[in-house]
Amino acid sequence: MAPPAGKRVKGLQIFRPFVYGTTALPFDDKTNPRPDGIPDDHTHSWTVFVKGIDDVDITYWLRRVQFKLHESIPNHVRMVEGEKGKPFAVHETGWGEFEIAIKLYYVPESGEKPQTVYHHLRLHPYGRTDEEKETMRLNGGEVISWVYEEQIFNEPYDAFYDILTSGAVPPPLPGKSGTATTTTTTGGSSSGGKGGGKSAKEKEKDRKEQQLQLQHRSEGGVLERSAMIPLTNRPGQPFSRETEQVEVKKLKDALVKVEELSRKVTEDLKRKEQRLAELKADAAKPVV
Ligand code: SLL
Repeated sequence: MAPPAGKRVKGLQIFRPFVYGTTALPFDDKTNPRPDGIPDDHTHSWTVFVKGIDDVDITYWLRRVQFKLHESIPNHVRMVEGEKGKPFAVHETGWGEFEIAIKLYYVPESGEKPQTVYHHLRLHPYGRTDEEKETMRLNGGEVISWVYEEQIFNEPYDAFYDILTSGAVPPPLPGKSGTATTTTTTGGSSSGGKGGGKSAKEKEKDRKEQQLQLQHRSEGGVLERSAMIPLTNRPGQPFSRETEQVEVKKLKDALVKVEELSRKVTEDLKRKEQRLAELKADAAKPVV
């Protein structure tokens, strides 16, 4: 594939958060009955997915995803085309865990080659204690194994840079809507009309959309086409600044413990060296 025309934006790196992983639920007559036609030895229904954090659209940078499942599964290589605002996902049933190869195909404007990440399908929670196992479960008993990841684009092409950043636009100031200053037009002649390509109705729609986004952010969510992550956790959305703070605190506490341990070991060593010196001095004394 020929690289996109145009220059790269030098010295710039843009990242976009996303989440991938698996969610599995055991068959159960009441809550998750085995559908007709599913073999008796299948114990779980499960999903493997790639999606935006907080479910924001990522199809503006990710075009399609290939999921390579275990060969025991019919038609085990699945290509999923992006649909705006929807996760890339494969739903299946089965009995065993295995490694899934998830190949990410970017939009052509990016000029990026596909990249593969690997993920283990979890049907059974694991951990040393029941408590640890419980952290892998969502309400309703789903076993989740989700990974937060950041896609980095180094020195993106100009056109791709525009695509990456053209969404998270703040709304026009009150009273200023409809003036040409807040709108950029792309291509086409604006035949004398103020504000160029977009009709008043379209502009109003854009503004409403942007305001909805800002409201979403004020509730802790993320803006479209941004590198934001949510401020707080919600059920089913564990990746947030809040989680980050908890992890930072855990690391700090661990560091304090390590330093304390290190101090004790150093003191003990000093004591032993001193004792050794005393013993050597004693040994050197002439025997009388
Ligand atoms: C294991 N190494 O032994 C793994 C292999 C394969 C899982 C797990 C088949 C589903 C189907 C299925 O669940 N394979 O027949 O559609 O645990």
